This record gives sequence, C-alpha cells and structure tokens, in this order.
Amino acid sequence: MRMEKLRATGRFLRYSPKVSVFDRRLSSNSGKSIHSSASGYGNGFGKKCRDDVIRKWNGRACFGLYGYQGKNFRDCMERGVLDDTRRIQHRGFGSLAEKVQRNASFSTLNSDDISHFKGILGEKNVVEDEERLTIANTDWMHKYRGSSKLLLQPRSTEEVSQILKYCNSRNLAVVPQGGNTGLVGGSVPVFDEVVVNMSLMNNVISFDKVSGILVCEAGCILENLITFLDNQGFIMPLDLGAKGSCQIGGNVSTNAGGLRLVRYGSLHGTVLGLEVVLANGDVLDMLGTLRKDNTGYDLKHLFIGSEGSLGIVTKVSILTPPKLFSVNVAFLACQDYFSCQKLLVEAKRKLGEILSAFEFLDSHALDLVLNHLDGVRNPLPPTIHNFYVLIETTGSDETCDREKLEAFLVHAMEGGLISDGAIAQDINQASAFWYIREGVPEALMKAGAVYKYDLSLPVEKMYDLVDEMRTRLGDSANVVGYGHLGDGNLHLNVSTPQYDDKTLAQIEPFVYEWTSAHRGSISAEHGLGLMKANKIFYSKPTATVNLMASIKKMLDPKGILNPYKVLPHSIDSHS
Ligand code: FAD
Ligand code: 2HG
Ligand code: ZN
Repeated sequence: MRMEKLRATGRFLRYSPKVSVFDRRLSSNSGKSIHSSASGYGNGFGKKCRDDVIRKWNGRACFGLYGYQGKNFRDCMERGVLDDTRRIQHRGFGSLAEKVQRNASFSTLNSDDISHFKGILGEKNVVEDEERLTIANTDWMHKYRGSSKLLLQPRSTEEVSQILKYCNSRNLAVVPQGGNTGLVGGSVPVFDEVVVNMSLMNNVISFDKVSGILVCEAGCILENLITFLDNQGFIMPLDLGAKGSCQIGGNVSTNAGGLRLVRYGSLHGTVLGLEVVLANGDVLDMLGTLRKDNTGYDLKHLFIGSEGSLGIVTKVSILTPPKLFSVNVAFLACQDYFSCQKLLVEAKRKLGEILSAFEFLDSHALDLVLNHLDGVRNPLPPTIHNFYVLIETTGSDETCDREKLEAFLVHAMEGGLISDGAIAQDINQASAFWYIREGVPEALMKAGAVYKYDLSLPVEKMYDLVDEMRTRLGDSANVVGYGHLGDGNLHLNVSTPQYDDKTLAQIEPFVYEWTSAHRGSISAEHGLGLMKANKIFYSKPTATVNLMASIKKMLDPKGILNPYKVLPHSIDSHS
C-alpha cells in the first residue's frame, strides 16, 4: 500500500520488508558514522563495526519509521493549492500589481464574449464562479493576485485554437495556466486577463515501449505521468516537489529543472516535440517523436521556457528513460559548504553514471522543515551540522551500486567531507529523506513571508551570496540556502514574518547585481514571470532581449499572451 503510494510519487526504491533498520560505524578512525541498512553489510565493513552499530541501534528510535503515514507531499501541495481562500486574504504582496500599468489596448470582457465562449466550450467550461476564480487569480505563494473574471477550460487543441483566435480578434489578454505552482507570478493574471486552464486536456496519447517516447496532452499532471510510466517500466526524466499539481505543459513552458536534471538533463534535451497554438489560433504541429531531426530551425525550443508568452502548449512528446530498480538514497551532513562542493566533485567522479540526484540544504532549511512540517524527523542524531546533502543513485546492479555508494561514502567520511550520514534502507526511508528536501518550499510558506531567488551560479561561489545576504539582513530575517547543487542552482530564500518594502530594498537589487557580477543567471529554473520581467538585463544583453521582443512581436503581434511577463515592460508595451 505504502509502496504503491511511493511509487506514485516517483520513488522506485526496491522495498524489502525483511530488512531491518540499524546504523553502523563506518570509520572507526574518524568517530563519524553512516547510518545504514543490513543489506550490503559486509561489503568492506568489519564485524566490530556491525556489532557497534547494532548496539547503538538498540538504544534509539528507528529514524525510518516516520510518523507522517498517510500524508505525502502531494497532500500538502494540494492543500496549499486548493485549500482555504482565507489564507489568500492573509498574505498578499500588496503593491506589486500597482507597479504595472494595464495595457490600454486590451479590451474588457463583455456578455457577448461570454456567450461566444459558451458556444465554443459549453456552459460548464466557462467558469465565472467567484471561488474558483479566487484560486485561479492567486499564485501558490499567495503573493501575486489578479482580478480575472473568467476561466476557460478547453478540452481539445481545436478549442484552444478557437479561444485564442477569438481573443486575438477582440484584443482580450490571456494567461495560460497549468497547475498554478509557478513561483514567479507567471501563472496568474496581473489584471483581468482571461485564464485558459489546461487541466481538462489530460490524456496520454501514445507510449512506445521500444523507444520510451511518451506523447500526451499538456494538462497531464506530472505525478500521473510518473504513475503511468511506472506501470510501463519507465520513468519521467523530470521530477519536482510540485509533481502532484504541476502539469507537463507548465513544466515545458517553464523549462522546469527539478531534482534529477543532474542525471537526465533539461527538457531542451528530453522534449522531442510539441504542439502549440499561437496567439492567432494557428496550430503549429511540431509533435515529432524522433531523436534526430535536423530539418531547419528546431522551433519547439522557442516554446520550452517561454512561460506562455509565445503560444499555448497543447501536446508534448517526451523521451523517457527505463526504470532501473537499484535506487539508493543517502542523507549526509557536512560541516561546511566547501565540503559539500568537494563532495559533489567526488560524487561525479566516483558515482559517475549512477548518480541521479545531488541536492543540498543548509541547517536553516532543515530547521524550517523540522519545525513546520508534521511528522518530519532528522535522520541524523541531533548534532549541529551546517549543511546537509541528499545523494541518490539509480542503476541496474543492486550489489554493485550499493558497494559503489558505500565505498564512496566511506572514502568521503575518511577524507572529512562528511561528518555524519544515513542510507535509506527501504522505500519509506528514501521517501522520508526526500520529503525533507522537497518540503523546504512548503515549510517556508508556513513560516511567513518569503522572498525567493532561483539562481544559477558557479558552485564554488554560490554560498558566499547566502552568507553575504545574512550579514546584510542581520537578525531581521531568516536567510535560507538550498537547491540543486549538482546543477549549480541555488534557491536563496529570505523568510520574514511579513512582507515589507524595507527588507525588499535590502535584498534587491543587491541579489541581482551579485549574480550578474558572477556571470550567473537570475533564473535557473523558475522563469522570469512577472517577478523578474524587468530584471532580465541582469542576465541577458540588450541585443538578445531585443531579438526576443522581435520574436514575441512576430508570434503575438497584439501581445495578448501572458502580458507583463518575461519581457521588460519598457519594450513589451505593444502600445
Ligand atoms: P503554472 O504554474 O500553471 O504556469 C507556469 C508558467 O507556464 C506560466 O507562465 C504559465 O502561463 C505557463 N503555462 C502553463 N501551462 C502552459 C501551457 N500549457 N502552455 C503555455 N504556457 C503554459 N520548478 C522547477 O523548475 N524545479 C523544481 O524543483 C520545482 N519545485 C517546486 C516545488 C514546489 C513545492 C513548488 C510550489 C514549485 C516548484 N517549482 C519547481 C516551480 C513550478 O512547479 C514549476 O515551474 C512547474 O513547471 C510549473 O508547472 P505548472 O503546471 O504548475 O505551471
Ligand atoms: C525546489 O527546488 C523548488 O524545491 C522550489 O524549485 C525552490 O521555493 C524555492 O525557492
Ligand atoms: Zn528547484
């Protein structure tokens, strides 16, 4: 039962109910320990070590058997997304929308428009209900809020095409919306844009078991695709904490990175084809299912990561890897950031092809998770460590992979890179380790207001920014650093009791200037949305931004698709 649930969340650890949980000392010299399972015991570790560990284990609770049974991240996510409109009232970023001028060339909705849409979609898929609109108008963080009066739910590409054709002719602005889990204010209206919600386009169209190529509609929820593929013996090359709500169309449109990019690469590599509806309603069939196709410009790439500003993605063709059964997850403690960094270099070299995730969080992030999420326990004894690393390996040879990981960890521990650690011994523990990492955004939400920065930076410099930010803000904020270390992607979050302009002024533009000075990117994976549309120049030269604006103008001359997002308002005014 539990195994099924975990499978559905994308964790494919082989579960052996016979395996008992205990920890054991890996390095008698260092006095540090890796807490691990009986399986694989004896591969390089002495008997004394085992006895020590069994004694130690008897003395304390099993870290793997967490008390949050029945709750997984999906439940939390859905609560976050669908739950109480009361919370929506409490939060709010106040003045953001006021800083943007509504584009006067856009029309406002009238009753003829509503009748027209009802003619295309039927009554039930033209939504004017206030409660549903409140949800659609509010982003996951409850930070950005629009005032759309209409949500449309197309069921086919043809319906999307008719919607856009009409909106274009009437100058009605549109926001494409997937699971509304975006973190940059891109998925919600700024003013009264019509929301085109893709959730009814949720069919798998085909799956080729020989090539592993999946073709599906854009509204498929990522977690459902993961489950579908699991039954076929495959996995999605993409996984992220929002999987229970986000949609593949939203993933493609944000070029989401996630937890396994280090292994499977970005969507620019795995997406083989797209079907997209342009602003004028034209349907672009680029839904190839070929690994190789060099016939001219590969236009699908324009839409991967364009955040709904160039077209609505209606279908996706994606290459999926076979599911491998040998999965190991280790949760490790490091004394300093330099050790995390060195551990990464070593992991790439020593774990090589089996490395499937390398994530990190600092002690501030761990504390948030422990304090704000129900049932989470620290897998490690409660010593203060400054950093934690989650390493996952995925391979096809259980014994070999386990030996490889353990040898790597022993070596790292002896070299002083790891101060403590635990290896999950079953699917529950693996899931529990992952929950700590994936739970950080939810914990931050519960802690109060949060300023989020999603940065690509040279790994060796990355944490300097967190330290500098801490110095700047002093006690007024909790500065948290975590993210996809294996990809050079830092999630810098500043947590405060509530939003205020003074704190914002201490963070920005400093954070963008620092990133730019280190030749980083101000958006590693979340996109620009509304939050960073005007900040694009920190990461892109003017000539490039101008070319982007020309492409936008060509594909969407009236600028109806996701206005005020992605491109700077100065050159995207369409006035
Ligand atoms: P939405 O939020 O609905 O939309 C995002 C953007 O895409 C908007 O600009 C929207 O207009 C556009 N869009 C949506 N669907 C379409 C479509 N069919 N056609 C055209 N445009 C469309 N992101 C990561 O990259 N990595 C992570 O690890 C990660 N973890 C997250 C964890 C949590 C808890 C949360 C809340 C978010 C996380 N995110 C992460 C951010 C977010 O989940 C991703 O950006 C995700 O890809 C958005 O998908 P969505 O379906 O929710 O899209
Ligand atoms: C993650 O990696 C997400 O958990 C969210 O990308 C990051 O909330 C954030 O800052
Ligand atoms: Zn992330």
